[in-house]
Amino acid sequence: MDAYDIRVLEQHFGIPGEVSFAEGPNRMPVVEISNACGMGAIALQGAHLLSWAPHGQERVVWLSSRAKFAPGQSVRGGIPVCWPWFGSLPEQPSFPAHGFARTSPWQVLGAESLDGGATRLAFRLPLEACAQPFWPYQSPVEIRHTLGKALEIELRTRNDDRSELWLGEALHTYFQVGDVRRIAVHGLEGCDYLDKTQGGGRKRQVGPVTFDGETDRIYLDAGANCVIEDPVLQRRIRIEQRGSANTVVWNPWEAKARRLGDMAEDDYCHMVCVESANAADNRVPLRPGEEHRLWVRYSVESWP
Ligand code: TA6
Repeated sequence: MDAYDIRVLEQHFGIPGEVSFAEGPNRMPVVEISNACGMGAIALQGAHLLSWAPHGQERVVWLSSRAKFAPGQSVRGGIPVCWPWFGSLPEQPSFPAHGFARTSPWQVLGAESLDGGATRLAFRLPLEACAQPFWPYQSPVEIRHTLGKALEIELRTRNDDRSELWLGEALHTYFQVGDVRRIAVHGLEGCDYLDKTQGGGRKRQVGPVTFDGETDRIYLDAGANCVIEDPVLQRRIRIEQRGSANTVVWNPWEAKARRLGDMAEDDYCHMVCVESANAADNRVPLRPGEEHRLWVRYSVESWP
């Protein structure tokens, strides 16, 4: 089966009225999901969720209007899958930032319509096609997205190799907010973090996270649930996470957003990344035969 031909994919995995395959921007194959709970889209490159909006809600996941959708390049916004490392790889700084999974084509494993109106998609990354020369391990990786009243994602990595491997990863989620200068992120109070805007210095979070400039923090031993309070969109986004030792919070602010080249003028005001990760000293040791699962659940409620 041609794993990337949208006609073939439609025949094998399409669900009439619920799951369809199409050419997205720049002819990038995408899966479009529409069900009783809401709508979404996932690009096959990176198994990258591009959009999710429960019915009656503004989109929850932000996507840049200037995203490039170029083959082999990361897409600005959505939920990039950082794997099998986060950030730059200390021992190989020339390797691609955030790993190679987000810029490689994934294969569809399945699509199913669930009770309660949700839809589940499963993808795998054909390592044989993309891991060399970056990753000399047999380590199958799959991801499952369940789009319903909430959005659940599970990233599974198994070590089928004979040697231990150290796994870095993140679901690098861009959330849509009304105005980043007016939101607060709760759940990280009292956690230590590495402040990447200050050379990675270690600090402690006092109170909720608020934003008045470039923010780039890796919270340590902070896999607790978080909540984004958004007074402009009058909603709270709940972030439940399991299997993540870190929460990463990022907003590039005005100057860096301009330098990135794939964000419009005031885009930085309308997004915040709250990422579930295993990064820095919290990479996950996987012995042969072991499996690690990183799981998140995003839900939205009106607030205040
Ligand atoms: O998660 C925060 C971060 O590591 C920032 O340092 C910034 O680099 C961001 O990821 C985006 O990275 P990207 O490679 O997608 O431009």
